[in-house]
Amino acid sequence: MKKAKTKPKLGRRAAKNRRKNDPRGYVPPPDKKPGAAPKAESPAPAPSERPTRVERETHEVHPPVEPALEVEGFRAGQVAIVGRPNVGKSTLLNALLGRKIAAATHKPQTTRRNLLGVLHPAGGEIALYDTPGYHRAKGGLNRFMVSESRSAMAESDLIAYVVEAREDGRMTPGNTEVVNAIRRSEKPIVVLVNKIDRLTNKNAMLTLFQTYSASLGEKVVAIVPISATRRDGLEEAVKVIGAALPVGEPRFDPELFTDASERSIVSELIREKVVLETKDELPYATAVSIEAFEDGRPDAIVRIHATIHVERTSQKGIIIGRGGQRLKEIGRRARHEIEDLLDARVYLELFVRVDEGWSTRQEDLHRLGYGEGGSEDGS
Ligand SMILES: Nc1nc2c(ncn2[C@@H]2O[C@H](COP(=O)(O)OP(=O)(O)OP(=O)(O)O)[C@@H](O)[C@H]2O)c(=O)[nH]1
Ligand SMILES: [Mg+2]
Repeated sequence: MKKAKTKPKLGRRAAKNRRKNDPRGYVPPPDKKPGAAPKAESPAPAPSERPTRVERETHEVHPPVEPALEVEGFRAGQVAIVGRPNVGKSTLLNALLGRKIAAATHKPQTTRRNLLGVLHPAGGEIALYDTPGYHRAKGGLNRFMVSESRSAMAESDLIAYVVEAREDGRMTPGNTEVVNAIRRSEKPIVVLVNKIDRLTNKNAMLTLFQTYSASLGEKVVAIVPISATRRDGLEEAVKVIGAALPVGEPRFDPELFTDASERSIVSELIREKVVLETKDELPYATAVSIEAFEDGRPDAIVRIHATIHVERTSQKGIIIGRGGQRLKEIGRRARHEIEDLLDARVYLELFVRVDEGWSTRQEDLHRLGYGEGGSEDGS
């Protein structure tokens, strides 16, 4: 698994300090705009200030999901979160950490690289790897993505197999391939049946249990219904995963929740906003590289210059939008989340560049961080 190439800086201290004195267990991050009125005193924000799509942008910091592990001996290990595209793996990682570090969108194949998130429950250490959705790869970027997923499985102690709760209780055809790959790995499996908030047929859960236990065999440790967006069932999921890990020693600094560099997470958050803002207008072949990251913390702002790479000139126009409005909106939404992540004020400048066929050319893939030994932020 990839090691961090720049010194990881993402500590848990900032989040802890924010919630230290809060009886609710979390506090929303402070509004960092100078002179902005506190939320409680501003009942009706001006329309231009109102978040346009509130469903994925609550900017709340939750405590990480770290229930004490009720087993003997300290448990430590790697967990590969695998499954078909779009089932909610990245949303789950973010929900478990209580922080946004992974890009998650309505579009399949959002995640392209493995991303580590570490939980430190009492009695254990759980190193979770979010992976790209398992799909039939034709080449180029897709091949890299599936190889990421496979290597995470190979190096894991346990597989957290995420599937969608379906009303008919069935397994989709695409899942057969994932099931075969998981079975071949011979690792213990915890099946997480996600999106249960959408289920209306209560009997579906029973059928889903039968379907997955029959197809995965005796390596299944547990099947846990969850909703990553509603944060339902997450404690139970962490408890069963933690208890099924081997007895071992902790490997990570308890203050850290990921080994990914801030730059790489920043580039992912920008890419996510490109996908969300362009909806279905743009094929998914965009990449983001960070050209400059001037860190003025703790006293001054962080200045970030990033490039959005597209494959065709027409795509450049789509991203920039009429009068540059769309690019501005991408920047505004990304900056908001980057400020939460870095706990600092951020100046974000975005460029759009046409790199024809980058997603199929080896050297471009490598340069943009999608190849063995490539940098994680495309720099
Ligand atoms: N209703 C509902 N939607 C969810 C839940 N979890 C995730 N989603 C939505 O499912 C979509 C896909 O989520 P992701 O987290 O990006 O899925 P993923 O498995 O990481 O996808 P890839 O990276 O493409 O493999 C997003 O629109 C999420 O908001 C859930 O518990 N309930
Ligand atoms: Mg994902």
